[in-house]
Amino acid sequence: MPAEPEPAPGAARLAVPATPYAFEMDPARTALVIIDMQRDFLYPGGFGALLGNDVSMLLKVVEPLQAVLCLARAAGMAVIHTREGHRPDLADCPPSKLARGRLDTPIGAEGPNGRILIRGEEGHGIIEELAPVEGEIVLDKPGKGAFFATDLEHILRNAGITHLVVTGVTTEVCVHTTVREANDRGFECLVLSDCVGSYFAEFHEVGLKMIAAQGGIFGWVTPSPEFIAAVEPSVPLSAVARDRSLSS
Ligand code: C5J
Repeated sequence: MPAEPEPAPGAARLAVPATPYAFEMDPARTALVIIDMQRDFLYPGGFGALLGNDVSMLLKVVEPLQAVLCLARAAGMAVIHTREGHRPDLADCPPSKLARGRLDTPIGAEGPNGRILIRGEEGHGIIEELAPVEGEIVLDKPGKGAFFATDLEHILRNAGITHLVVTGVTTEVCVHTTVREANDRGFECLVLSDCVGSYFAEFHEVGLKMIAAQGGIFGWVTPSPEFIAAVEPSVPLSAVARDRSLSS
């Protein structure tokens, strides 16, 4: 595995209080990864709802995640938004995924927000509150993990990114899979507990515990106020104010 690059001259090494111990990061080498904050998972009529889930469970993530996104932009961190979905011809959707759940309205079928989990459809889009801005990466992924069948690893290595702050939905599915994939590739991952969400409170709690257990077997976990308090002092006040006004 390649050694971690030397910190850039003058690089800020911040310590974010976390479980199981402080997460040390340099914002210039850290990306905020926002997993699948798509209408298909958060709004009625989408894929999540068709699977029988209470989608309102995920909405509580939006507000804290907006604050983190705003700070990450002001701190000049790389921002990567992922979207789970498929080509309109479904050529990249395994038959097993298509058949799973025996849904009356399966992936690719017409739903209230367009074809379910299909790229370019309204339901596939990222919710307005967290809309990507110019310069941010939007990564389409056919699977649960953001590294599977995507160029994410190349993008991160080319940008010198070594650390990920992971947010989005759902805690025990796409967030967990992505953190495990990232961990095996040598990336250090901090998961923000209030910025990830699940349709199942129990899976959310246990999913977070699994990440940080055994000395941080897959990574670190902390609530977003700890992350914000650690990063905010390194950001010029004017940048925070500008970003807040842009996001409101
Ligand atoms: C799921 C996801 N749960 N983004 N996708 O199917 O977690």
